[in-house]
Amino acid sequence: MAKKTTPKKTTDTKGAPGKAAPARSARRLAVEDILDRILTLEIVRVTERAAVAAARLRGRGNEKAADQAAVDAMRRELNRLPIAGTVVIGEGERDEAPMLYIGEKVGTGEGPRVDIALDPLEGTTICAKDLPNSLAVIAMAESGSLLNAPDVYMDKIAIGPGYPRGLVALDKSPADNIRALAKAKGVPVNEITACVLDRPRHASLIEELRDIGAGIRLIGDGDIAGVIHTTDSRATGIDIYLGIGGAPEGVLAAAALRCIGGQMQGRLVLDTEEKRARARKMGIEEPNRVYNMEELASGDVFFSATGVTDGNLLSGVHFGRELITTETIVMRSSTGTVRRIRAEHKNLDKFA
Ligand code: VTB
Repeated sequence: MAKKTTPKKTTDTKGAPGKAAPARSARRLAVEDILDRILTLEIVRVTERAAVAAARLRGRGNEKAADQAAVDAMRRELNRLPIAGTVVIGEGERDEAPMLYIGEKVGTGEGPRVDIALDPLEGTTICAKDLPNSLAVIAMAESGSLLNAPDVYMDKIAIGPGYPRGLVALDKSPADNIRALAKAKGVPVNEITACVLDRPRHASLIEELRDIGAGIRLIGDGDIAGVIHTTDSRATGIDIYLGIGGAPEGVLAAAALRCIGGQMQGRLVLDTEEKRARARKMGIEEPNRVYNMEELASGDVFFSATGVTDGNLLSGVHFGRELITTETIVMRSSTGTVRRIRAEHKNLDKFA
């Protein structure tokens, strides 16, 4: 992926005397920049295809089949992109995932060298039950800029944009974080809502939050959506994401927040020697390190998510007799542009 370049100044002399001429070439973009801009939109197609494929199996109670359909569709579409991509966050390590495994090369092989984090169906259970907020997700970044996280748990904290840096932190207690956020937002603690995965491991976290009177949105799955929801608390009702979810989902969520704005920290849960050894193999030497959002996903990052089931952030895929509609949010960190793309696809057999 090309680094952002400032357009070259030219010595165009044809302008009016005494005035700086509007140099045409100053507006021209380098080839790499054009490719970047094209890729920013091309990744939409990748998540759209995965979302439609998964949505065909929505509510069927078969998580595996929905996931497989999304993986197949995403891989097919990804391999059409003019990139030399490497999957760094994928469906699993090579021996356990036949497709889109960590290390798999994707794309045509000709084009920028990029790292790819993906989750063709984030929230397989949600999709199988047709509950809100399952997504098809991808992030793409300059080679070497996404944390190569093993598939372990990650402790996460995230808030949306507009707050002072360092306002919340994993090293502070959940109660202190909520109080700091309430103060900065100018509301009482009981007007703060935290999104937390509904898991037994969060019993004490939930108790602590309830003790101070904060609201909790318990979700069954889908913490990428949970983190993204903090960026628009007026629409989603969520101010902060807290708790332990998947590490791969953590890197993807950080990529999204890098683009929209907000703050996030993650710490891998490496609580056994076996996990620490797996992490070491991926270059992680400090097992207790707290990663900031910019360390989880650095450089210029592209992110795209298409709704599979209806949610508060995105509508899911809707099947009509002639048209299939999808909604995607696609963004890029270096420009901060956030696009929502509602697409109508002809409902032809060939559409995955
Ligand atoms: C979370 C959730 C994901 O994995 O990251 C979760 O947001 C963590 O694992 O949608 P557990 O289910 O073991 O708690 C997912 O459910 C995806 O598998």
